[in-house]
Amino acid sequence: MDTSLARLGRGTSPQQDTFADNLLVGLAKAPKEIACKYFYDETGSRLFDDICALPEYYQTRTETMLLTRHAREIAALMGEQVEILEYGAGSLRKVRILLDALEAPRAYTPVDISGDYLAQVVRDLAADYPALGLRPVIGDFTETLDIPALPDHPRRAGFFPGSTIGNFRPDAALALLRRMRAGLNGGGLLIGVDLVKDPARLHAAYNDAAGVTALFNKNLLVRANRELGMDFDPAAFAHYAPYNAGAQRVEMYLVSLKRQRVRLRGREFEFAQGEPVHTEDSHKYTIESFREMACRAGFNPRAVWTDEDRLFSVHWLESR
Ligand code: AVJ
Repeated sequence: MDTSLARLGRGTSPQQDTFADNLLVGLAKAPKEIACKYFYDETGSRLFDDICALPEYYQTRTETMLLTRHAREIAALMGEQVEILEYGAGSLRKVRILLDALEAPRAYTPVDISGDYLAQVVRDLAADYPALGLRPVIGDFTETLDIPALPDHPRRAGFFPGSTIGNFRPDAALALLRRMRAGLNGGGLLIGVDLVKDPARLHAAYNDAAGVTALFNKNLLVRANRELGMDFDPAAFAHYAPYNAGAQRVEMYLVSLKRQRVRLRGREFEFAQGEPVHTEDSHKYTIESFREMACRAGFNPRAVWTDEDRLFSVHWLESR
């Protein structure tokens, strides 16, 4: 199987140009912001894997448990000879649970923004599943959803685990679900969604004692320094991640600890002491509020699985 990486969407334009564009626009805004997709360079992807193993970060282990516990039922719902499309594939660990349970999966198409990281993890997966059709796509799934069908047009199933949907404002999340539905050619979507819960528990998950989430957040600055020759001092910014109960989301910021300036492409950006840079939102849903959104996106919500403590949910949505 040819597992060379296809690049869809932005064609050949290098990633750092888009990161630079995002910084030029985002740091000129009031309030300042950097898009969360830029967390995931190779270092950031690895830091995110470390977050997933933290004692406070219940999401990954709860979702993995749910996928494992219900793998046979999920496989039966997806059917035989299915092509799995995964959006924002990351470490490719969770899909193994599905691949092991599925009846003769036809192909696996992981889409991820971090090309170097994707190349490595795909190599490992190919070694473990030699018979699987593997079609890695370097791309931004917020832009690249029109993935060409395989010659024999197998039935598709979308896989969007990890509550990545939480990174989008509800209106953008709805639009993304609609576009995913359009790209699935009538197939269903298996999606993981983090649930509203005790704010203290949410707060702890984004403010871990070991400080890994802070490093993950500050990696944006480290990345800008390395890729774009900027002169951020990561120690002069604080990681700040409060839960906004009214908006049902964790908000993440880098707060400037002093008055400082940085330069990019001849432009100068000033940070006041105490000024925040917004870096991420992580929206939480109830099972009911998420199913309602899925309906509005053109899906029929079918099965939903959750754990005893209702920390996390996994939904099987059918196209309608
Ligand atoms: C990958 C978007 C689901 O929001 O929990 C983890 C990213 N940010 N810790 C999340 C993240 C800080 C994560 N998602």
